[in-house]
Amino acid sequence: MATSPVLYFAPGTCARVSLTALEEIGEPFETRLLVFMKGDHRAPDFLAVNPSGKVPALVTDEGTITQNSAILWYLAARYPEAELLPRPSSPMEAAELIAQLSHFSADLHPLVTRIVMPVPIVSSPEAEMQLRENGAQGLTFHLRVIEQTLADRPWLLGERWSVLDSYLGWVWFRTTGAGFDGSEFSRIGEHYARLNERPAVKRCIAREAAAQAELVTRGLAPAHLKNV
Ligand SMILES: N[C@@H](CCC(=O)N[C@@H](CS)C(=O)NCC(=O)O)C(=O)O
Repeated sequence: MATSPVLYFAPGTCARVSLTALEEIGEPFETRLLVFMKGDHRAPDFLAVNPSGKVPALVTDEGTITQNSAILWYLAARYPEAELLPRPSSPMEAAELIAQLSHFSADLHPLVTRIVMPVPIVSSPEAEMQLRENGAQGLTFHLRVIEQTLADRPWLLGERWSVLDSYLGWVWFRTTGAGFDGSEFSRIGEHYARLNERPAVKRCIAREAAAQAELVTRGLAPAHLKNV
């Protein structure tokens, strides 16, 4: 009998995208909360799951998958009825979808990191400001393209939601929550509001909020972090 998948996550991180996908699927799954402040992500137990020490990681009855884009691709193929992504009918269509996933994980995510937490990668307040500014400029460039895409459609791929929308939602939540000025991107703001109306997204945010509350109670996370 197949066992339920287990997602390693931490609230507010990019693991939210995979968590949303699991909520959208609606099949039973488990989560394991990693406490970054305690260094859980560098502990041998977790490094045995993901040697890169990063969330998300998904343990399935077929093996362990790391990297959001790989997890999303796997879940979309394994649970086609959840319609996480359109079903590619040719190598070209598959390549286009992989390019879109990679755009979020490889182009946008590093810019999010520059804006949200440049401290571990710089040595002075000036360098930190420069890195944030550089991240904001890069993100603005990419969000302008997305803002244009959303001119004639509610979701990134058209009339139907896909996990790409949740990836965009995480980028928006994380960066605007860290002070990025998103005022020129009204369509992306509306897209985010639309996204948060989805029952699966609500469940995902509630799950993260409960995890965050638990961490705050244990003194293992700052109390001011928001979940939406
Ligand atoms: N390319 C990876 C990035 C994963 C990643 O950077 N996760 C962050 C949280 S958003 C993390 O676990 N950081 C901990 C660390 O790097 O030490 C993916 O798309 O899954």
